Amino acid sequence: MSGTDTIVAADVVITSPGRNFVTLKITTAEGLVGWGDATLNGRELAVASYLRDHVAPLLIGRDPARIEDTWQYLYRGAYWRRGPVTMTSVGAVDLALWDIKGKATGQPVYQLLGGAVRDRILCYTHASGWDVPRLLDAVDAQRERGFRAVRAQSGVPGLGTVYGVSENAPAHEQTPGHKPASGHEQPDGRGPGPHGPGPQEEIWDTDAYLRHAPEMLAAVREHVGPELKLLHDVHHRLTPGEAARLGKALEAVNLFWLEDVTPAENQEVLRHVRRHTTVPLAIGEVFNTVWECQTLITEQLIDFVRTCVTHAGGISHLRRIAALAELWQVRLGPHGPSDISPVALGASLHVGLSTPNFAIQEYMGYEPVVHEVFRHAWSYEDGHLHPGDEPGLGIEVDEALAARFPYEPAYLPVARRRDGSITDW
Ligand code: CS2
Ligand code: MG
Repeated sequence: MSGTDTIVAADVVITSPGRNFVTLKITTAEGLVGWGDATLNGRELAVASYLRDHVAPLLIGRDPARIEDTWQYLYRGAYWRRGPVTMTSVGAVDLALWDIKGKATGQPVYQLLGGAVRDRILCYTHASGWDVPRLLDAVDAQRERGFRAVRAQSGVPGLGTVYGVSENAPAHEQTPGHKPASGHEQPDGRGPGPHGPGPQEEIWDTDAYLRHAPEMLAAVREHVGPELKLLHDVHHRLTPGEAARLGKALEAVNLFWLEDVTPAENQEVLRHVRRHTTVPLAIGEVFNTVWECQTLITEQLIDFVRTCVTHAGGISHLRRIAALAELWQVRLGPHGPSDISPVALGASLHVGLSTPNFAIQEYMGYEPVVHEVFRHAWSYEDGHLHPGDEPGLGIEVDEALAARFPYEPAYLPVARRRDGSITDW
């Protein structure tokens, strides 16, 4: 790149091919186009506005080659730092600029990050079932697709819907308004919240979950044998004491990781969990900066950091988190659900191929139409992903097709305890 190109446009594309995605498109005077994912599930339009109203005007006329300077300008220059909306916006710009740098130099982004340190990236996918036999069927189906690592979630006896369990559409976790499979209505008839259209409300019972989870995961381990990597996500729902007890109860299951045992806003509580169990812990999908990872990494309170390439400020910032984590032998296992777009997944894979302490990538997959809107060079084969060798991120967005799927308001579900109070989810 000559260093003389300039950004002439920064446009936000919102599309909902089954679920909402927000995408940033940066165009340069030399005609290069860079794509960045800006999707923040359930709060999509806040990021779209942040980009359109506050960031796009600042990008016009800037040198697209100056990725780090633009990152610093948007992060430090805004005064109001951090937070998911800001950092997703910064991340989208960062991804688009790396994409442009790759296209300008004719190199896939992973080459610009130092080149491949591995041949392919191990990934894990999701399997869920309303009860254990159905979960085992779902796990088997994913093994047949070649997956070597599977996250197992199941319904809990006595509860209706449980977040993370969706048998009919494996590429989707529940979205609001999504009706549970017949026979799994909430026992007390709760549906959407009391104030009109809004999030689906679910009942949560920690004691019932804690009675069920060890049995459920032991059954999966017995069914699959010792080799399959098994993961489980607690979705932030436990107290430190409960988390420690669950960790101990799961030690014989030999999990690859137990995820988000507590909300982790108060990171000191993880010391208690760590003292009582050796179960590997993964945390960080809701973190946005290296600062939120600092205590967990430097005190070695986690084994895997889950920060996402979009929500944590892009490729540039995820690499900083990886570098800090490497010092403490903490590995990366980035967030990659179907609510981040194939643009973000591709970006994460470029980091994954070039980062020594990258352990595993979450990969739920997408509905077929999503692959048509976001055409990508990355590919899945035999339990592994590869970013491909196209210049840049290797993504092209079909804008005409995207325009056929207008935004649809959507929320993540909300969980209440049996007494009606809101629980962490
Ligand atoms: C989940 C996510 O993939 C995961 O580990 O925790 O599905 C998360 O709940 C959603 O991305 C929220 O948008
Ligand atoms: Mg999770």
